[in-house]
Amino acid sequence: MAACLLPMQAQISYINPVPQQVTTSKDGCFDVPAQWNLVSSAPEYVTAGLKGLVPVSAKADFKVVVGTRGDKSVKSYAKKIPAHAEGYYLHVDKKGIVVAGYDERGTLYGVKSLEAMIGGGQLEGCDIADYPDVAWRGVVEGFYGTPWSHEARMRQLDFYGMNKLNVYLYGPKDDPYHSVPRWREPYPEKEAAQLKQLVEEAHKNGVVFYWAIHPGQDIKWNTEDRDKLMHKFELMYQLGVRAFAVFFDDISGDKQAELLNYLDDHFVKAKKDVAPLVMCPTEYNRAWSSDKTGYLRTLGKKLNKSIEVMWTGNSVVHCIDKPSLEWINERIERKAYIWWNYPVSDFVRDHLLMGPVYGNGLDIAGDMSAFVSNPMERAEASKVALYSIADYTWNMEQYDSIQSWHRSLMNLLPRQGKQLKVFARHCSDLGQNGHGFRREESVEMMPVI
Ligand code: 14T
Repeated sequence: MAACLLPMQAQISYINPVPQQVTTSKDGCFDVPAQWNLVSSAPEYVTAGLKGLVPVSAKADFKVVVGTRGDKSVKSYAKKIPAHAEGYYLHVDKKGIVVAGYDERGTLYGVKSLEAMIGGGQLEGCDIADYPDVAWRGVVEGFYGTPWSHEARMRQLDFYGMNKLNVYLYGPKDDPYHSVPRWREPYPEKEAAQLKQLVEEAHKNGVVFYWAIHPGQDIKWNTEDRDKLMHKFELMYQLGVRAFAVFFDDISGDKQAELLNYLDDHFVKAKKDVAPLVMCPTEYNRAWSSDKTGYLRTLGKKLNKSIEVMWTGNSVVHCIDKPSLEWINERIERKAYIWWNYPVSDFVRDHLLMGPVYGNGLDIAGDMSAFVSNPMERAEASKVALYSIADYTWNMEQYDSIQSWHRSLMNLLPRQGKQLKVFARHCSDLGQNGHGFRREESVEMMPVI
């Protein structure tokens, strides 16, 4: 690819999400060396992707140093590393490359940015200081309909790694072992083996794999069902799962806080290596909540502060802004864990949602604990939106929905990106739907129509 015929920023534009700070140097664009000397103090999985791109030789002049803050190898760059979780410093010049992460995931993300640059065909002299705006960014497979296939999920996890999304919540409504009728039962052998493989693939991509349970439709609020839930978590723990969620959406029930605190105290905290518990409340959006029942305020007060509370916004399908976050955060006494119902299409099944991602506030990074997207049953087509959601949640102030959408389409189909754009610009809107959520579509054609 003749990247250097393009303007200076062209090469950097292969990096998604848009990095926080980029300075390009007078070295400009130059060829990727035929071989390089890779000196890494990071775990094997961090550099695995790099190794396939350029042959490694200890004799090569061109040196690539990869390490994490505290490692001897990157000691002299310590001051350049942004002091942010998942941050990294990337330096490229004609003599060599340095990738120095603030933590292990930061180092992985520095490597991912380098991989993206090489994918563009050339290297470019630069200094990049980068880190995410939102701590948890990702996907909740939470739609009704045919769950994603195992192969589709494997590709998704790889895609999340490349785009620096760090969380995937497994919660397809139509997996009988996630919800009714079999949430109490172990997965059959084949499915169990596949879930184990997903957990491993997630880890390789810096993604925390959350396994969610949706027990509410028939749960009995007694110790027997509580222990069955604990047992199912234990079975999932044995498969490698180290992060759990409980979804109480689209069901009713009280005593939720009590049950969740029990799970938190006797499972999550007792294990010591399990990520914070995530819950989806029954009243998970403002339209469905009532200050009379006091449900949200009760959760806010009673739930252990370490438990995350999901929220879809002012209604089931809604964009998120500052006032709406202030409203919910005050009630739940913590920062909302945003479950964004886009590009999910389970309520408009004959539509594909492949248009630009827009409408969420660009000033809300500090008001939420996470931002996860509920995608379409169509895993590959969902990547159009997920690419931009990765961009938006990483670097909100610089987020440009149209530019991000263009890059997304070119990234998904590098050789047919233009054709894909023609298709996607006419596959954006949901059409009339019960949630009243619409997107712009066929914008250029509208005046003629
Ligand atoms: F958990 C929630 F945050 C949530 O959004 N739950 C479901 C979700 O699984 C589904 O994909 C999404 C979009 O259809 O909406 C929620 O499900 C609903 C929403 C409704 F308004 C199910 C029935 C409804 F009437």
